Amino acid sequence: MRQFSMLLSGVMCVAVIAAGHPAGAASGFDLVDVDGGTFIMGDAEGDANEAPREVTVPPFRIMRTEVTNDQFARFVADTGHRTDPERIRAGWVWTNRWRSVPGADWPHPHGPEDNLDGRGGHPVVQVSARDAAAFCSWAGLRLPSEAEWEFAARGSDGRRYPWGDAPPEADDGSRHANFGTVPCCAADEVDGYLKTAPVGRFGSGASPFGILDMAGNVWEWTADAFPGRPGTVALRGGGWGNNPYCLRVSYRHANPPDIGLDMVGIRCAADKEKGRGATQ
Ligand SMILES: [Ca+2]
Ligand SMILES: [Ca+2]
Repeated sequence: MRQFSMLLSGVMCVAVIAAGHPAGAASGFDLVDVDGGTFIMGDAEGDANEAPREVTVPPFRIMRTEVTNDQFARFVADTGHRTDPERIRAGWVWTNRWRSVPGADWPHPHGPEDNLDGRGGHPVVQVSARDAAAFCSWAGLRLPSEAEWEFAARGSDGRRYPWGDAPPEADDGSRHANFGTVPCCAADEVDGYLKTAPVGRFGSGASPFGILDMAGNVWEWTADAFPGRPGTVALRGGGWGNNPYCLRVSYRHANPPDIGLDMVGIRCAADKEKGRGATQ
């Protein structure tokens, strides 16, 4: 936890049914086929940990949208899973800085007085990396690697954001993503949403593969440890409280795997072969 505080206190930004799974447990997920390819991962103009390097990813599948509260509720009802924030009775809440708030958990994302009324289609938050991995496993899926995530977000043409190189706020005032203020790092509802938005709401922000909210709305856990920061896991994509710098497809962040935050959610992936039969 101390490490987490250190990491975030200075941040400038701030169905596939696998054999043996309960019937219906993983049905209804929209997975996008992504042909593998070779691309330049990273950004020469980004942080030091974004040094460009050539990476090849094999074909895989990935959820078109972030996992919703309704989907996570099905998982909990089916398995009785208890999340890490529920276990430790606290979750991290963003109010222009990170605070550990007692009683913040996935049914109460922003604090104990909060609830999910009207937010069944919003992304689940207050889930740790372990909770995210458990959800994906229940769904017969897995978390994406960082390389898979970045390739799904940008393809191979070197674009800065999922939709291209244009900044998230268009000249006409419309936005390609749900994010925060352009100067770091407050929530902002110019895009229509102060905090989370229903998944898939920003169609103009689709990646080359038609995958939605890869930039913004909520950060997404990956399967990978963060190089050079032992005990942490890499997250991608930026969220509702971040500025455009953190929405770049190459931006990387690291958190401990056992904490939940109200700006971090889940997107599952699958090996190509294992994903067959899941497309809606
Ligand atoms: Ca917003
Ligand atoms: Ca996202």
